[in-house]
Amino acid sequence: MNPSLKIRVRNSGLVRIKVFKDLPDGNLYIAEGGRQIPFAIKRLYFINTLANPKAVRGKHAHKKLDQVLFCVSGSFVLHLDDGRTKQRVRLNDPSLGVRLGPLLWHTMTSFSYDCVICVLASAWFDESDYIRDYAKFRTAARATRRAAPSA
Ligand code: T46
Repeated sequence: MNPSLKIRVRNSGLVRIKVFKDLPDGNLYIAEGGRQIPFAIKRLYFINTLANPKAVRGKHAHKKLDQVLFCVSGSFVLHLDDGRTKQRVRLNDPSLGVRLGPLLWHTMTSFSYDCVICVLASAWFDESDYIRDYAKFRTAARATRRAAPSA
């Protein structure tokens, strides 16, 4: 991922974490809640064994959940859509995460065989926080833009 990349969609942004480069004995990456991660971390989950290169994950938005997503191994393409602006980002650098704030439709594709995705989340799992219907997401995003046009 290009570190000078600008994220243009709402409720997102790049999150850079600390790295101690110790090669050939490994690299150490550190993310702290309330510091580099802009919320207190309540949940961590990760996705691996992405054996199907045609796999498509995500295809939803969250109503309130805030998350930061890292590609800790390999690469994949993250498609972001705030209801008005769409952006495609290839993640391949464990030290650069992407914030997935509320009302941001996100889809993940083009996984490398060794891809591992790690996500830090602001809340425990709650299926009622998901919007899995794109038309409903567009309606919710439009209503939020009307309430806070410049945010
Ligand atoms: C997200 C993207 C980036 C749980 O029971 N607990 C959990 O903490 C999670 C994350 C998922 N689940 C269940 C819910 C579904 O029945 O696991 C099943 C698969 O989840 P989903 O299809 O939402 O997985 P992804 O990879 O499409 O999306 C995941 C997260 O769910 C989501 O919040 O933003 O990664």
